[in-house]
Formats: sequence, structure tokens, C-alpha cells
Amino acid sequence: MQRFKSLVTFAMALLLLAPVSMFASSHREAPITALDRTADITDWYAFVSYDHPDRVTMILNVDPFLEPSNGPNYFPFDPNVLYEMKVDNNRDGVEDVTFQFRFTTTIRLPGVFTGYVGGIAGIPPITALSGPGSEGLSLSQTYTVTMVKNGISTDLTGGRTLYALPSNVGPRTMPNYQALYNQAVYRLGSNVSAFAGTVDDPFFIDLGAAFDSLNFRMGVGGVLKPKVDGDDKHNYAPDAVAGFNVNSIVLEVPITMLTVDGKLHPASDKDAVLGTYGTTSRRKFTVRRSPNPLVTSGAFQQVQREGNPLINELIIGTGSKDKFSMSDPSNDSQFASFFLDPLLAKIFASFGIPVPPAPRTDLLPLVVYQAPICPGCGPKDSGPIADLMRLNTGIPPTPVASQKRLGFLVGDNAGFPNGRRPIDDVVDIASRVVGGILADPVKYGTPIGDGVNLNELGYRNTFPFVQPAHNGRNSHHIGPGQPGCTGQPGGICPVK
Ligand SMILES: [Ca+2]
Ligand SMILES: [Ca+2]
Ligand SMILES: [Ca+2]
Repeated sequence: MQRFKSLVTFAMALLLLAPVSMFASSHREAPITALDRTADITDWYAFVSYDHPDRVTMILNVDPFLEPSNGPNYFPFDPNVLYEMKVDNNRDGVEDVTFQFRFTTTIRLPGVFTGYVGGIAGIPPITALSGPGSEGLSLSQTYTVTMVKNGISTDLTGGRTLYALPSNVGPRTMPNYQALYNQAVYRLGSNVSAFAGTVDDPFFIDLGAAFDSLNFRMGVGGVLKPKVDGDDKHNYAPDAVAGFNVNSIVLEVPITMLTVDGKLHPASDKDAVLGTYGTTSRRKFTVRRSPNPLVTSGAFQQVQREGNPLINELIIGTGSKDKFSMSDPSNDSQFASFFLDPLLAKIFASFGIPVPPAPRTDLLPLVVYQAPICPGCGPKDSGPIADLMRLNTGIPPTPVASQKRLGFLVGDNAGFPNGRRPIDDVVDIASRVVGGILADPVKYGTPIGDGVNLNELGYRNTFPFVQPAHNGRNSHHIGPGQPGCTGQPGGICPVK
């Protein structure tokens, strides 16, 4: 008992030192971006498209916890932020193909007090992003898509003007939001598609339990019972992100646009494997001269990046997070001590969950190129320690009906940590990986999880793979005790 108490004391001491958002995917996790929300990356996804196995889709989500009713300006992208998607195709941890997104804001109705208006005062409802039907769209955003490869910048818009999808204000202003959403999907030719706008946040987590010092509702340390663990169709705990929107940039490109030689490769070939991440950057200098808008100048400085949600959230200590955010992945060996002896594993151990001893070489496949994600990689191909979302493009996508929330851990090899799809339950997967499941699934395969098993709106199975934004007038969140999570008898979610 004394030993147990001292372990608990130890665990609590560790918790006080632990990263602020240890379990959030990446919502408000680093000190700088907690104060700079438009540059705050919440999630990074990269996967082979389920409907087009010859293409890769990348999703960069930014600006966390957007309350759908939060007018009058809602959630424009930041014109002062450079949003980028980066791909390493030759295993040195340095990007070889970069996609850049820049936004421009126009206020078309400067005398009106809100960003969006319709069905009132002679202004028709908003039914289009431009032209007739867009009269009430005062706050209008357009964006550019540029590919940088071998130092050459290529405009991918084909000369078209691309409009970002505003949030779903409500039924009077936007009576057919789905139609607006459809208009924001751009097929740009050469099998390149782009989308940018406010959408349902696809991430799911019981944040309240996680931050109450890992006070999970399913069991001590978050150990799931088989019924809960095996149920990909219901939530047994409240999803704290449910009912919130996020700003999303989605790009789909042919795999051949990304690989080192412009060809497709089988899974056994090392050239099939890409290392991907997303970044936000701002110019180094800002001048504020009232009453004029601020002016920025100078080179771009990276504000944040995300590769694996696991590394950014569960591994890096808060005192190093800003440095990590602004560093390049190819320099991540400076963070090797966090990778090889993670604090979270010690906390799991304090709950009585067996974990492997440090150094944790079983975590290396997430930060270097090696099997199982890169079976074709030899010892000389591993590259430097680098937090990249590694994706083997030779592994075919799993058909939608067969996809599993636990992805790679349960034989759905097209899921995290081989890339990441919206369905992948990264909280549960990452917790189990830290618990040692890659080292020995029998010895260290404790089914750790939070009881939130899916996104409340489900998943879209075609481009852009994100669901339309929640309605500002008629939406709600799913709190403890409210409908939307099911199953747990006598627990916080009512049984249906
Ligand atoms: Ca490279
Ligand atoms: Ca959601
Ligand atoms: Ca979960």
C-alpha cells in the first residue's frame, strides 16, 4: 500500500511536469500557439485516398475549438500566415515537395455589421461563394495553391479563383449549406483537388477526463473492457470536441507528384514511403501604425509544425515545445531523450500498466524510416530522427467498410501510424504505442483508451474527407450526461 501511495505521488508529480495537452491531438498544446490560435495546427493527416488509390490526400487543420455560433466574424483563415504541406521523398528528413496556401480577405459589404447576411433587408440568402447568390457574403476569402519542387514554384490553381468555405452561420443566412460546401470542392485538373474552409472537427477525445489528471471514465489508467474496445460505432464517453468546428485545408494529388522519381512503387520498395508534415509560418517583422492595418515584412519564420500527433503531444515536454514547434524535423535528434524515455510511459506504469524499460527503441519506427512502415528500408536508409507522418504509398487503402479505428494495430495497415486518416483513433493508438504495444503486443498490449471511439458526425469517404461545419444557430456540444455517447451503464453517458 505504501508503495502504491508513493507511486501515485510520483505519478502526480510527473503530471505536474507533463505537457499541457498531453492527450489532445494538438489543440492549444504549445505555449506560443496557445496565444496564436490562427497559426495553431490542431491535426495533420496524410493517407492514400480510399476512392482513388493512385492519389494521396493531406489535411492540415488549424484554429481549434471554433464555436459554431461565434459571430459576427466567424473564422477566416489568417492572411498573414503561410500554411504549408511538406513531403520528404528521399529519407533525409528534408522536404522535397512543398504545397503552399495563402489567403486574401475581402470585405464586400463594409457598412454591414456582420460577415454574413441573407434573407433580410433585401439581401438574398447566401447560395453561392461568388456571383449571384453571394451578395450577402461580406467576408469573402480566396486562396492560392502553389507547389514548390526543386526550387521551382508552380501555380496549381490553373488560373481559377478559389474561394474558402465560410462557417455554417444558420438556415436563414445559408439555407443550403451543403450546396456551398460542394462549391468549395475544386477539381483543378491533373487529378489535383483542393478545399479550404470551416468544417466539423474530425478529431475526437474525452478531453475532460484526460485533463482531470488522467481520470478516465472506463477504468483506472483508461483500460478498456473488450466490449468498449471492440465497438467502433459508439462512444462510451463524451467527445469534448463534438459540436466544434475547425479550419481545414485539404489537398489531393497523384502519388506520382510526390515520389522521388515520379513513379508508383510497391510497398516493399523504400521509394514508396513518404515523410510528411504540415507547418504554419509568419513573417519576422510586424509594424503596427494606427489607424492603418498592421504591415508584415521579412522572411517567413515557422510558428508550428505537426507530423505525428504522438510525438508532438505525448512525448515533448512543455519547456521544449516552442523550440520543437519552430525546429525542422531533420534536427529532431536534439529531442531524442524525449523519444526514447517518454514520461507518459512512467505514468502508465504508475497505474499498474506494464511498459517496456527505457531506452524505448520500439518507438523508433515513428521517427526514422524502418519496418514495419518501410519494410524496404535497410540500416542505411533510416535517415535522421525526424518527426514525420510516414506513409507507405504502396500499401493499398483499406475499403471503407473494413476500416478500423485502431488502424495498423489491428491489421488495418492503411491506418495510423502508417499515415493517418480521420477515422484513426490516435488517442487510443498513441497511448498503446507509448505503452509498448509495438515492442511486444502480448506483454505490453494493454487496451488503453478514453472510450471515445468515433467522430460524432462520422466520416466522409470521398474528397475532401471532412464533414460540413456545424450550424451556428442550431447546434450543440455533447457534454457529460447528454445524448451522443452511449452504453456505459450507470456511467456518465446515458444508456440508449
Ligand atoms: Ca528529402
Ligand atoms: Ca467532430
Ligand atoms: Ca479514443
